[in-house]
Amino acid sequence: SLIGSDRVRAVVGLGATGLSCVRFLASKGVDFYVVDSRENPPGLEQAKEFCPDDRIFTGDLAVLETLGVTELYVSPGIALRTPVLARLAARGVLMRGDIDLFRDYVDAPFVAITGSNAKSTVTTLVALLLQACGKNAKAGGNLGPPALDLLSPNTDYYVLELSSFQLETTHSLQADLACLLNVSEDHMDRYEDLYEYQRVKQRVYRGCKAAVCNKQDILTAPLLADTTPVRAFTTKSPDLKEFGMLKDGDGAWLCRGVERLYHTSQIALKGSHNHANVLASLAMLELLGVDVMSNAVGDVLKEFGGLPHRCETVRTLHSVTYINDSKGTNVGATLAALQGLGSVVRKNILLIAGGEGKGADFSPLTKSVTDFVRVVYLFGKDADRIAEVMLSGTEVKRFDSLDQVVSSVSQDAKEGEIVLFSPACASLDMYKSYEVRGEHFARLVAEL
Ligand code: UMA
Ligand code: ADP
Repeated sequence: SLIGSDRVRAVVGLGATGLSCVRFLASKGVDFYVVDSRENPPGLEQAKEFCPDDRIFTGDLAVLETLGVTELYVSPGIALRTPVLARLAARGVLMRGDIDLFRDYVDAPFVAITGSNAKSTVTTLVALLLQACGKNAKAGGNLGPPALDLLSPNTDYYVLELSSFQLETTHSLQADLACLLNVSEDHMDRYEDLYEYQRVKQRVYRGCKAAVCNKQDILTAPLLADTTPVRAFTTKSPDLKEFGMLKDGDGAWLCRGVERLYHTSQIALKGSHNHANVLASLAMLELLGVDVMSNAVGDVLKEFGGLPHRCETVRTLHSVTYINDSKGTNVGATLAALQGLGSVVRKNILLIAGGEGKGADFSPLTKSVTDFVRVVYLFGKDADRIAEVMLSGTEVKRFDSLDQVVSSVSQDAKEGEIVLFSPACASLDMYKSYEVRGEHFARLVAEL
């Protein structure tokens, strides 16, 4: 609770999250400081509407050590190992986040979804499915809008996408339903190793009432009391009570145990990674007590073809398919795209990759590139690091800009091939965001 006059709070960071905390704390009538390391953070003007000028400090976080703070709401973009924060934490200052505040105030059931990949797709799909079933469901969190901005009366369900950064500052989530979709390397510039990152991801399960995990990814397995209902999903044939797939000629059935639910031809999302996403969503619906075979559910699955920048077909030109997967910002996402779209019969993919690698190990790409990719086109900061993991038989071309890449790839592509823009890297070395990067790709392709 926010009661207690001995508590001295500060919101750290004035981006989308910081502003949502500022608005929320102000609406509860409590005092707080605001601090941002940047001279002129994006939310500064708006923050002034909710907080007196003399309580806002920009340009350096060091001021926090002079304010006598007891409790911080730290934005996800700031690492807890930032020296000032680490020193304050060692002195017993609480490092909290917006999701902790959300948790304190939410008065309707909420679903928490995390994973290295597919969070946004699954969060969006679960909310769409609940809405189609007549529920007032609101989606947000890392997906945006920030969780605190979602809070409103008459909501039946909140569906939150949570990042590892948000989970770091969340102490007791107690979600009504928690899901960890998959764990593969990401953000290695902020974590010691995969296991520290996994431990953070596992916090999504803390105190949850029900859980969904990925049977094909042991790192998602929850440690929960036997009495907590858990459903697993898999793209292989499922055991009883699991959600999985049974092959059927050209396609396959999505199943619950032996019960056939939907044929892949009835599902707009394509690729086995996306079928996993649908299965995870259906498992969650079941735990929420929704009939997974209702017409409303079937209609949404037939309609929802995915979010922009996630394996999105942007053009077919001279029988070459151009796919924008700019949201493929880590190795796991690019692997899923290669495996979902690749053909073993004939290497049919021209892969464009590169950008800010966030300290990742690219070697897991080697096998799938060897199996499915005819030529690799690299650009951006960590192009050389990706080139290093390619086998000598793989043709690799290097460029300084995406413009040059698209021009070259369009000359190389043969009928029936796929040009896949899935960078396996963040965009921040050359672009403002993955969206801007994806739009640039789509524009270059449109101009061909
Ligand atoms: N920053 C400073 N000094 C500060 C505070 C922030 O330099 O004092 C910098 C950070 O290093 C970062 C940038 O400002 O580069 C933004 O950080 P932030 O914490 O203010 O970010 P918000 O605007 O609050 O946005 C965050 C999420 N961003 C991050 O976690 C980096 C948004 O997810 C999210 O939509 C939003 O909260 C609402 O919940 C974006 C994201 O990239 C899409 N998330 C990462 C991902 O998906 O991989 C985790
Ligand atoms: P997130 O919010 O976790 O980043 P998105 O739904 O935005 O997830 O998808 C991010 C990337 O992951 C995209 O490149 C997408 O094609 C890829 N992806 C989607 N589903 C999966 C999956 N089940 N496993 C691995 N990668 C996936």
